[in-house]
This record gives sequence, structure tokens and C-alpha cells, in this order.
Amino acid sequence: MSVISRRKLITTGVVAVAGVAGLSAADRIAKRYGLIPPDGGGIYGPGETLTYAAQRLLTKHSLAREFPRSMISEKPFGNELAPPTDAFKHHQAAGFADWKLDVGGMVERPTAFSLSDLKSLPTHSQITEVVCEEGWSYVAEWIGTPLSGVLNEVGVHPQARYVVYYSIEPDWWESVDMADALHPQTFLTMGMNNGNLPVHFGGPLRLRVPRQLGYKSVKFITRMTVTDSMKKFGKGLGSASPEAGYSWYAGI
Ligand SMILES: Nc1nc2c(c(=O)[nH]1)N[C@H]1C(S)=C(S)[C@@H](COP(=O)(O)O)O[C@H]1N2
Ligand SMILES: [Mo]
Repeated sequence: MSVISRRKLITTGVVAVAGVAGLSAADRIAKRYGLIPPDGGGIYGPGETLTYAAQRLLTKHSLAREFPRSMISEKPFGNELAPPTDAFKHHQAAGFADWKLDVGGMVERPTAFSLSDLKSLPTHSQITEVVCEEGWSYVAEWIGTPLSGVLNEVGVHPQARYVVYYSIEPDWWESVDMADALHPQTFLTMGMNNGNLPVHFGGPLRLRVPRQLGYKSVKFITRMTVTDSMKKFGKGLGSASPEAGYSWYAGI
């Protein structure tokens, strides 16, 4: 597909969504509001852009559904036991006493947060659903601190557009845009269903991104980088998911 016709497809999507009369206006809007996702240039680019742009324009301030306590799943499905790496086993044996979340990149004050640092920040809880792209889901209570508070602590530069986050588990990394990073339901979680977050479910520290599919809720988080561009991360597509054929933006 030529560059021109791909651009037309992208902007046509935005026109349909925004109801704006004219491709050049839509093109300006898409650029101005950053509606082209990092993986928007791939073969599936136009589709990814339409989904992302549609969500961003229509649901900018929406919340993921929260459930009553009575709907918490009795048998939530944790699809992994623990990362089979020595680094993780050492932390586990030490009761995660030295677990750190390093936050750096485009911030005023790069900081390594211990779990007790994070626990001293305001604690919130949400009862939301984990939805796997493979078709299963469960509802649980997630307890933690909103990522926005941590980002305020470190002082994010105004040009920042994405937050990249890494698991201690090799090859598990993702990113979200600032709208999702600052979203009130995006939590660094350390608790689940009134207890500590079990290793099964990503303990001791998992980022919950309830407005997107389960794979954006990366387990065993150790590191975050704030950036204005995803070009220099991995293959430049925004995260490990598009490298494996899934879309970077996985809104639900
Ligand atoms: N580090 C890490 N994070 C991960 C995964 C993983 O294998 N490793 N699986 C992801 C996928 S595909 C899904 S659907 C959810 C599953 O969450 P659960 O185990 O709580 O059901 O975790 C996500 N986070
Ligand atoms: Mo998944």
C-alpha cells in the first residue's frame, strides 16, 4: 500500500470518528492530539490507528467498569506461577525486601522506590476485570497506589508522551501513553482481594491498566522509563506485544 493511500485510510478513520469534514482537517487533528500509535506504521497500521483514535476521542475520560464485591471471582485464573529466573527466586527467598521500582527517563528526580515507599503513598482499591486476549477473564479487587502519584513524585517533563514499564521477567515490557499513565484507575498494585498480591498474580508489584487487555497489566515490575518517543525502544513499535503480533493499544 502506498504511503498516500495508507495516510488516507488513517485519516478516513479519524474523519468517521471525529465527524470532521475533510481529510486535511482530520490529518491535523490526528497529529495535534497524537492519535497515531507507535505501531501505526505496520501492515495493520490503519486499523490500529482507527481503534486508538476512536478510543481516545470518544472515551478520553471514561473509566473501566468497576464491580460490586459480590462479583469478585472465587477462582481467579493466574496464568503463570513465577518467573523461573534466579533473579526472581532470590527476591522471593528474601521476602521481596529489596524489591525496587526504578523510575527514570524524562523526569526531574529519577527515583528507586522500595515497596514500603510505594505503600506509604495513598492506597486505593478497585474491583475490575482482567481480560485475556485468549478469551477468559476474572474479577478481582486490586489494591495499590495510582501511577499518577508516583509520576508526580518524580516530576514528569512536559514533553513526555509515554511511560515504558519492564518486568523482571525477560522480554515482558509494555508502554502506555500519558492519558493511560495518569488515568485514575492505572495502579501500581501490591495487594489483591484484601491480602498481599500473590506471586501467581504478579506479586510483589504489578501495573494494573484496567482499560486495556490483560497483557498490558505486566507482572513483577522493576523499572519504568518516561519518554517522548517509542522509536528507540525495542523495534520502535511501542512494546513487546506488537513485536509478537498483538496491538500496542489494547483498549477494552
Ligand atoms: N511478567 C508477565 N506479565 C504478564 C504476563 C506474563 O506472562 N508475564 N501475561 C500477561 C497476560 S497475556 C495476561 S492475559 C495477564 C494475565 O493475568 P493473570 O495471570 O492475573 O490472569 O497478565 C499479563 N502480564
Ligand atoms: Mo493474555
